[in-house]
Amino acid sequence: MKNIFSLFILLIYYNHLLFAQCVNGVGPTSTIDSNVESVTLIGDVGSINYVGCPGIIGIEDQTSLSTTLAAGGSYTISVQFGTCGGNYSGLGEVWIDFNGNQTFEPTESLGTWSGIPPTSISVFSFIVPSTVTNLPVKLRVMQKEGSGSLPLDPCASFTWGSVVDFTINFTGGIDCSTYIGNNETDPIIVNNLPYADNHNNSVCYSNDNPVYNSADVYYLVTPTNGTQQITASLCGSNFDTYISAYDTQGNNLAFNDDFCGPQSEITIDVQNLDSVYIIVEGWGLETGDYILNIYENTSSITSIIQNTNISLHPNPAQHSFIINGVNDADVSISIYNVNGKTVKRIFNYKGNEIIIDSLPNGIYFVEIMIENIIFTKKLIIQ
Ligand SMILES: [Ca+2]
Ligand SMILES: [Ca+2]
Ligand SMILES: [Ca+2]
Ligand SMILES: [Ca+2]
Repeated sequence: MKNIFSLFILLIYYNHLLFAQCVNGVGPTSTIDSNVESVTLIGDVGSINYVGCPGIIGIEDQTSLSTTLAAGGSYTISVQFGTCGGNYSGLGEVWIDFNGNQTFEPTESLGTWSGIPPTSISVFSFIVPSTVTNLPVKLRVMQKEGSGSLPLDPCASFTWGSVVDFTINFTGGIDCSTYIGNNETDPIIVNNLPYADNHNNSVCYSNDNPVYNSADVYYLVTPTNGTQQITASLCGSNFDTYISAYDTQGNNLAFNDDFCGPQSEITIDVQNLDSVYIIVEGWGLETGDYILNIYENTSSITSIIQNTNISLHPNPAQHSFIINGVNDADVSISIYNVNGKTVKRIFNYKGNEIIIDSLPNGIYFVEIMIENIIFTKKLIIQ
């Protein structure tokens, strides 16, 4: 699990970059003056009846206050933008993270306010999307004193004002308990090839493989004895996909972004593997309907594989290495670090020494492409 672990570190890093303001320093740095004075939301089960003041620095965590809304239902939320002290002009906004991705998108805004307290209560009407899942999400109410423009940044930090978070539960939405394959502990099991799955990763799936922050779906493929190569293809899918494969130790075996247009396909050497994780996700944040086909690769290229004993020498390597067993074919080489970043590329490789002096010590993956078949070998530089 070593590499998956390092990818988790990467995930934290990427999330930090994307939501940096939401991780650190959201909300006011002062407790005085402008503040949300009240929030009222009457749902189907329970209601939120919040009274503000005194002010709180940062995010005021009121997530113990919750109400339950029905998918597709119409509701109103009443907010008194106001003050715990003096009256100063400011701006306000309310969001519900309807799609549960821990981000308040502009489309998830319920309404905005601007004025100088005291002003009348703001009443925002909204309809819960029918596509919500039956999982709790956050409601955020923000008031920011001073000048600026609407809409507000839901991760903004400022001197005076308030940011209050509540919990919203949904009923009648999509039941995620029936969805499997979200991560490597709960993969979709594939025991027979060929295998085909028409699937959708836009609801109920979260980001577990952090190559991209898109939601991902895990398959665990156990080929029958004697299978030499399998191909996993997303060709024909409806969005810009990315596919990768790992062994059960967490070592990356192969990955591909664009093979058939923006869709992805990999071929993996499985002769020495009991089972293989295939992970489907989108480029960037893309999700949608996809078609996954996994089949035993029995193309004529197989003869090359049978006759070729590809190896890296020396491995571990210090200054350079060569790839044995590839001399007669059209070969291109890509070397990736454990974060999946390309650090070296060689086209038309003819068995010569590959200099690696400039690469830091560590684990790398050498992707060897021979006439569209990809082999991945682990290289240690020390
Ligand atoms: Ca959201
Ligand atoms: Ca996932
Ligand atoms: Ca992902
Ligand atoms: Ca792609």
